Amino acid sequence: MLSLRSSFAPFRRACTIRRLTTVASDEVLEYALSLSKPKYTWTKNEISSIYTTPLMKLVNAAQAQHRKFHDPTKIQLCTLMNIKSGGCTENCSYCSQSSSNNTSVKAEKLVTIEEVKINALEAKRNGSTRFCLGAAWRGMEGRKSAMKRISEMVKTVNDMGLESCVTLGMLEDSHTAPLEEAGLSAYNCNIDTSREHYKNIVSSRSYDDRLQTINSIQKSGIKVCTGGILGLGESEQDRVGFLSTLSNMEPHPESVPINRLVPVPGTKIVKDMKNSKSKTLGFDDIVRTIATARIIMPESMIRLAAGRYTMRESEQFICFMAGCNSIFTGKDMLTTPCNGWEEDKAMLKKWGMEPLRPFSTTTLGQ
Ligand code: SAM
Ligand code: DTB
Ligand code: SF4
Repeated sequence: MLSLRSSFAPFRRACTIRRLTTVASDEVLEYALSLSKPKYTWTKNEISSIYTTPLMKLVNAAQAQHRKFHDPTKIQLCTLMNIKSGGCTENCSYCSQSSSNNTSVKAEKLVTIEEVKINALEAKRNGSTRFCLGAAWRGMEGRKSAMKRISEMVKTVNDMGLESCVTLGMLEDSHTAPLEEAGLSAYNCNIDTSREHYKNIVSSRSYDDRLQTINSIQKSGIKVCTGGILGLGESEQDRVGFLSTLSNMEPHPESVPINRLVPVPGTKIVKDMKNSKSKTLGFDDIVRTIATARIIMPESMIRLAAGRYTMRESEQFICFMAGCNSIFTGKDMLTTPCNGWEEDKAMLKKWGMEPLRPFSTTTLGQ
């Protein structure tokens, strides 16, 4: 077990983002594990120091942090529904639903409240406790009647005793009030990667546009769900930058989805990657990102999101060991596959974990 030492000064002297001494790395890790509440001022050097810790030690530390802040036997089950598929005007290079990409996903209309009711009921019967509605929109500007219907959908989900989450693209301050009134639990708006790498991935909006939406949600009573995608051709420094943006939010995001890129045929990123020399994402990079997120954002729910279906059960187990405590489960993600409820319930049982109850938290002492 790592010993806890309070002196942190030598780390500041010894460490630079590229060259980290083992001693400095040990000290920052010990410092992180000694905290009894979240810290919002992590530097990139500190995060990099944790991220580059030898993997066995990093996972052990993340597990220690996880057990200090959460009941490690509880996993949150979330289910997604695509309420407005395809035809999105943003040019996110990874997305099957962008009209800039040439994929098989067709543009459809916003679904009815009845359809949401049927899907949410199925999710509830299968043990999911959070129901997330996703729309392929740039944002909510000029969508007054859609906002009305979505608010009704949120109330419908809440009335079933489920937590509600929506992801509708960009929001202004004025858009949060109807969602808050409807009783929305959380809003998902991902920052996806580092500020530096973002412009290589999306050019129809900026990193600051995303942060502005997150800021509007933070000012409301709605919880923030924000995370990103691993495998966008990012460097290790980009993953550190991504974690830096998240961990400097105050409060930390309530939930942090970690998606592994699903390479959808016809998307720009798939074409770009064929010609790219960037290192492909290793499973160890995913584990490092999760473990570092757990250590520096100890109270957040860390959710294994898109691309989980590509992982072996043993790999998912390592992600839980590294501090994941939430998954998307059910028939599908938005347009890509998801691991089904039966498979997931059997997996959790096998590993000695169980689904979290609705509106409860895995956080100890709350
Ligand atoms: N339009 C809204 C938005 O962008 O916020 C909501 C829907 S969007 C599909 C939700 C998130 O899914 C994106 O922010 C991105 O992080 C993730 N995502 C989309 N396509 C993906 C892919 N092919 N692989 C992994 N994650 C993906
Ligand atoms: C998140 O980070 N992942 C979910 C949820 N938030 C909305 C969406 C993943 C979508 C993956 C690609 C697809 O299925 O189209
Ligand atoms: Fe549109 Fe969201 Fe897909 Fe980007 S990620 S193209 S905003 S649906």
